[in-house]
Amino acid sequence: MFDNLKKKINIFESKVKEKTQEKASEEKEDKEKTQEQKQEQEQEQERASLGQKAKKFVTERKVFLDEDDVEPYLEELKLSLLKSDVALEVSEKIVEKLESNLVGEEIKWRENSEKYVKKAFKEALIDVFPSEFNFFDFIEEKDKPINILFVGTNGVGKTTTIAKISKALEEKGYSSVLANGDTFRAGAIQQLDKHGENIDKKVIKHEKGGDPAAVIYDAVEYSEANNVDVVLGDTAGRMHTDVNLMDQIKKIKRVTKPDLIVFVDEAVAGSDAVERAKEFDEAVDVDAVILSKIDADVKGGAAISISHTIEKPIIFVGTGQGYEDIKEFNTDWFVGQILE
Ligand SMILES: Nc1nc2c(ncn2[C@@H]2O[C@H](COP(=O)(O)OP(=O)(O)OP(=O)(O)O)[C@@H](O)[C@H]2O)c(=O)[nH]1
Ligand SMILES: [Mg+2]
Repeated sequence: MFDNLKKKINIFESKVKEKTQEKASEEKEDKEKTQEQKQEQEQEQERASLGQKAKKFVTERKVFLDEDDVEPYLEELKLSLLKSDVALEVSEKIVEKLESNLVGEEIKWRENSEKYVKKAFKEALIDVFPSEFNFFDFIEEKDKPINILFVGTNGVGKTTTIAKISKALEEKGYSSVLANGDTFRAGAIQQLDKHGENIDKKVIKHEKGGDPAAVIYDAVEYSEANNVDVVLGDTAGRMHTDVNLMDQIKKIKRVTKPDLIVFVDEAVAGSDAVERAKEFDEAVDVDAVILSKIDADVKGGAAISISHTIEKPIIFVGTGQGYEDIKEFNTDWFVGQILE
């Protein structure tokens, strides 16, 4: 996972480490020189005024990196991040934070330069993610039924994710129904039916070509009447550039008043992922993000950028095609996956 990004980060880390070592040995030479000079001076001083004490010489090797030391590596790193699909604004933020974490800090290179650079990087990455959102706390606290709408472009994993979340909710003791708001694509009804059958959940649906807002509205009414805790509303995949389909989800929002709107995108998405996240957010004011397919060999940039760009928390990541393959998002864990 994130191999590409990991490689680039490792290169940066080892370059900064080398630089630190180089500086440490330069400073050592300087100090040796100074020591010789100092001895001479001391002898002179002794001759001049006996008993006068020389200043204590500090032998412990500590290095302070300055801007000039790290700037070239930070520039290189910024380019590497961009090539890994990290958005420009996000790359800049990471690099700035890294710089402030590294420059002017005292590093005892022999002991901890490697650890130090890693820690600086970890902090810089963690800083990029908005604060966490606990999905199950939200479910616990909110009045039922809770209406959750899933939106995103084609094929990113919305329908599969809904089935996974329905199972996860069941494990926590909450009931849910699946609402088929994808009345657009041939085969969508059968697909959701199949998931419903596999995980033993009721599917609310209309005929193909029907009004998705009406389906989800029905699902909410059904849930009110039957004490179902959560409505998981699927929608058809749509390009963020398709004005009519974007208007359709605005209408779904207006009519069904979701409690939570989740933008699903795949971690394998390239640099345009940020653009579509922005468009969906502008259209319906997304509340949270789910990143699917982080098990695939991904560059990782989109994963880092989406959430930061629209300033919405990631709540889950999809880790495979099975119903159990979903994990609550945790920044420390996620950043660990990128760095370790
Ligand atoms: N490896 C992997 N595959 C996934 C994951 N989530 C979904 N998929 C696969 O991605 C493909 C598309 O999933 P769907 O759930 O149909 O995607 P969708 O967004 O509903 O697609 P549309 O309704 O056509 O827009 C399926 O083959 C899923 O099995 C994941 O976390 N990891
Ligand atoms: Mg679907």
